Amino acid sequence: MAAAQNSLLFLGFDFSTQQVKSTGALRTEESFYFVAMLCCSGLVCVRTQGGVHLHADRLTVTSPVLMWVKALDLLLDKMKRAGLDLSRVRALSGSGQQHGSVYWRRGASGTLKQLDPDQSLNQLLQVCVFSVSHSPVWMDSSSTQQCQHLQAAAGGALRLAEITGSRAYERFTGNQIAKVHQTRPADYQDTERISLVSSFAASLFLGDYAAIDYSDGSGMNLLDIRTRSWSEVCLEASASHLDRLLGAPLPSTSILGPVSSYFVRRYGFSEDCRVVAFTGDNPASLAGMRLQQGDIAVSLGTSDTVFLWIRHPRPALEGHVFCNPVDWQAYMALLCFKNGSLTRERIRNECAGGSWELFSAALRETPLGNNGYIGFYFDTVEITPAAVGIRRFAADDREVSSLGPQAEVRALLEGQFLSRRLHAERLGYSVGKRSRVLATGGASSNGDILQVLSDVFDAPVYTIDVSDSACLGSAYRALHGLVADSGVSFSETVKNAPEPQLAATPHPTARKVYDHMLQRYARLEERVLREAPPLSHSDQSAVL
Ligand code: ADP
Ligand code: XUL
Repeated sequence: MAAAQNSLLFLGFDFSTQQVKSTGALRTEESFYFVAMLCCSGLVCVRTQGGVHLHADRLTVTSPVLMWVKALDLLLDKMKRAGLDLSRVRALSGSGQQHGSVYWRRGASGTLKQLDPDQSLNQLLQVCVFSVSHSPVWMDSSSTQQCQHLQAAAGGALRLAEITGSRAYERFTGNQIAKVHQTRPADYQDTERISLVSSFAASLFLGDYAAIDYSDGSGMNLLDIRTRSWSEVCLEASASHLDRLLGAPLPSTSILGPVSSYFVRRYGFSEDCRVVAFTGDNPASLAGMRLQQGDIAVSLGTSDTVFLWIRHPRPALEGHVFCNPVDWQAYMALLCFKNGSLTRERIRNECAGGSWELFSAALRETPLGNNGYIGFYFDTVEITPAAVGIRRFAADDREVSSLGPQAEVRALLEGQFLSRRLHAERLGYSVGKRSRVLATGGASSNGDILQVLSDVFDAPVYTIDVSDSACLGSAYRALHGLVADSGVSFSETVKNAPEPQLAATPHPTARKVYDHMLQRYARLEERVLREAPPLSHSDQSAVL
C-alpha cells in the first residue's frame, strides 16, 4: 500500500455470514485520507453451507464459533504476509452479523487474558472455551415459543416494540438465549459470558470480554432503546442471571481498551492501538455509507436490508428501530429481507444458466414494468412480510404458474425492490426530489441490478468504491472513537472521505410505471398474505 510513512492507519473488520474481511482507512498529516481494501479472507472450510448449518428441523441455523476464529487467524496471517506494518494502526473496530450469540464457558476469560503468541487463536481457543460450540445465528427461526412468551411478559407485541425497538423476532438474541437456557440447561449453567458476534470479535482483539454496544444491543429484544440499559422485564422473561452474563452495554463510540499483548507480539500491533466497540453489520454500514437524513441505504448481501437515519423512534410491528451507531442521540430504522442474494442466485441458476452476465442481459432486454408481470419469491420464510412461497401475477392480477426466463428475472428484481420501497414507505420513508439511494453489498457490483433499483425508487443510486461498507464503516468508527469523547461528530471526522459515486439514474418513465405498480404490489401482497395458510411450524420449515 503506497502511503506516507507518517500516516495513521485505522482498521475495520467485518465478521459476516459468508466471510471475515478487513479494510483500512489511512489518514495523512494533511487530514486527507483514503481507503483501501487491505485483504479479505474467504470462508474457512468447516463444512458449512455459506457459513451456516441448517439443522434437520429446517428452522435451527447455527455457525461453528471456531469458523470465525480460524477466519481471523487466516486474515491476520495474510496481512502479515502482505507486509503490512500493523504497528501503524492507531485504532481498530469491527462489525458482526447481527443477532448471533456466543457462549463463553466458565474460566474462558482467564484463557483470553493469557493467549500464547506462538500459537494460533484456533489452537488456543479450541478446547473448553465455548460452552455452546455452534452459535445460533440470524437465519435461525426456531424460537417462536420463546418469542410468544417474551411478548406476553412485556404486555404485547407493540409494547415490546416500544421498549426494545422491535416486536419479538425469532432471530433476535434474547429469544435465542432463552432457547439455549431452556433446551441446554447444563451448558447455560456452564456459561460465564454471552457475547454478540460483534462483541465476541472485539473480545478476541481485547483479550478480555468486550461490552455489547448500544446499536447492536438493540437487535436483541432486551435493550430499552430509550434508556439504553437492559430492560428488566425482558431480561427476566428470557433467562436467569442475564444482566451478569451480558455485562453493561456501552455507547458504540466507546474505546474498550488497548489491543491485547497477543496481537502486539504475534502481529506487531502497537501497544497504543485502541479497540473501539464493535457493532452490528447494518449499523456499521450506515457509518460506512455516511448516511444522511433523507437518504435510504439498500444493502444487497446474503440478506437484503434497508435502513434510514431517524431522529425520533416510532417503533411499529414491522421493522426495527436501533440506537444509532455514530450519534448516540439518534436512531436508525432497519428492515431485513431474508430472500436476497440467495434467491437471486437461484433464479440466475434456473433462468440464466448460472451466469450474472446473462442475468444482467435479461434485465436489459425486458421493459420497465415487465409487461405487468409481478412476482413474489419467498424461497424461505420471509421476515418482511412473514410469508413463504412463490406467486406470480399477470397484468390483470390473474395468477400464472410460470414466466419465460427473462421475464422471471425481471419479475424477481422488480418484486424485491417494490417490496423494499413499500415497506420503507410504511416506516416513514418518502421519495423526494433530493432522495438518494445508497447501495452496498455483494450484488451492488451489478450495474443492471442497480438500474432496476434506481427505476423502482425513482432516485439516483450511489455506491462506494469499497464493496464492504460495514468494514469501511468500522474503520471510520475506529477513527471517530478516538475523538468522539471530545465532542467531535462522526460527519466532521469523515468529511474528507471519498464521496459515494453515482451508479444509476432513473429512466424518465420510471415514476409513472412504478408508482402505479407499487399500489398493485401492495394489493397483491395483501392477497398473498390473506390467501396463505397461517405459518405453522411445518410451513416455516419450508425451504423451496
Ligand atoms: P454477506 O451478507 O456475507 O456480507 P455480501 O455482501 O458479500 O454478503 O454478498 C454476497 C452475495 O453477493 C453473493 O451471495 C452473490 O449472490 C452476490 N453477488 C456477487 N456478485 C454479484 C453480481 N455480479 N451480481 C449479482 N449478485 C452478486
Ligand atoms: C438484520 C439481519 C441481517 C444480519 C446479517 O436484522 O438479521 O442483516 O445482520 O447480515
